Amino acid sequence: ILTMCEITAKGEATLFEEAKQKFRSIFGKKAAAAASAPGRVNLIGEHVDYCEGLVLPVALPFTTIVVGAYNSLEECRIHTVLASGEELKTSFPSSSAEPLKPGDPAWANYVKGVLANFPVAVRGFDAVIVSDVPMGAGVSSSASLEVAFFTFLESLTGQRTGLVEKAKLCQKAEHEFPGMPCGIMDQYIVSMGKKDHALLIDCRSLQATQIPLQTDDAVILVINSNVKHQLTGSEYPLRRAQCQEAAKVLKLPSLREAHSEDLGELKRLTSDPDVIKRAKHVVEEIKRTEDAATLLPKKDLEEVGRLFYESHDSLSKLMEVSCPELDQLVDIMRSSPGVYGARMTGGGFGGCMIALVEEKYVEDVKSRVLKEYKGNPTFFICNPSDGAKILQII
Ligand code: GAF
Repeated sequence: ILTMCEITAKGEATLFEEAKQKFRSIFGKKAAAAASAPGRVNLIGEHVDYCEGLVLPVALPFTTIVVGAYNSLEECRIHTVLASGEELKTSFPSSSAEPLKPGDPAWANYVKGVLANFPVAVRGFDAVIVSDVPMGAGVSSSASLEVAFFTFLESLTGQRTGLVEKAKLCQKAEHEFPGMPCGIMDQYIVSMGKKDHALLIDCRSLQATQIPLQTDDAVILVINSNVKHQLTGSEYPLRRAQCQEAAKVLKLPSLREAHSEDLGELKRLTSDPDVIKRAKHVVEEIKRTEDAATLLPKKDLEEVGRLFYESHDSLSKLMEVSCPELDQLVDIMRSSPGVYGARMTGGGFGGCMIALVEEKYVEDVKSRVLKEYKGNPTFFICNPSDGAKILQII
């Protein structure tokens, strides 16, 4: 049973071959341009990027690959093969033919939004997208798709964009087309991840520092709860608005500028208990992230683990973005030998949990989850990987 619950990345080379072959069999010609971009997990710094806070994500070995070539039509024809094996296709006018608008099918809005925000108009092309990034798992299959597609357009057109600018344009695409008011974290790490490193991103200055991730005999075990409560769509924008409201009441540009003393002042100025709770989470989570980024290179895993648990409790009780399944998984971790700490990761309401676990205990931890968790979990070890890149077609 254990092996069936483990998911492994197919590897960029395998996916690239798959994409090229698919392109040839669908369009009857060779792909001329290609790019890849990974998924991500966030180690700590949750629900703070849209408050200009600090975040500490890593890029994953799961990737999205886009291959393609110009056609002689004023149309973009796109085929997608998902991690599940399901195939989807869509077509829409090229951005050199007419301005693009969001519409159906919903998944195509991710690529249309990127095309509409690409710095130059692009004539008609055909493309195949393949991905092994798990969907609905909170590991950023959306940012992976956006950034892979943007990088593919760079390869196709020869038009290059700086990495921070690329992340910002992909974030804008997600705001305007799928309509999700996300922060910058996902597009940033997917563009700039580095093998064996976590990235400390300052979402106010948009500067980042690579943090070497050598945890000796410990690993980051990712457990997918395999539940997705359909709340993110409505609850995420609400959290963002509540944080903005807290900053407004405090007369600050964002909660990044708030200190713990301001929380007392906030209680005096507003009677909305949710606004107070969200602000407390953000102020304390930013501090935890700063501390974790200092403790990780020192290999103080006990303390990092404690910060993980604190972060989870805060996300569950103050930010209210966890769910019973994620809470149960974290509770199982609390009583499992060899676990330093655990927390939900990503936007929440389902998706994944991460745990910092002594390597020799990983199999015991998995068995325990399989026995006690009420849902159907899947597992993988987080091996920090590189960010997006153009792939050479030979
Ligand atoms: C989602 C968003 F897209 C990110 O910007 C971030 O806010 C995250 O939720 C929570 O930390 O992944």
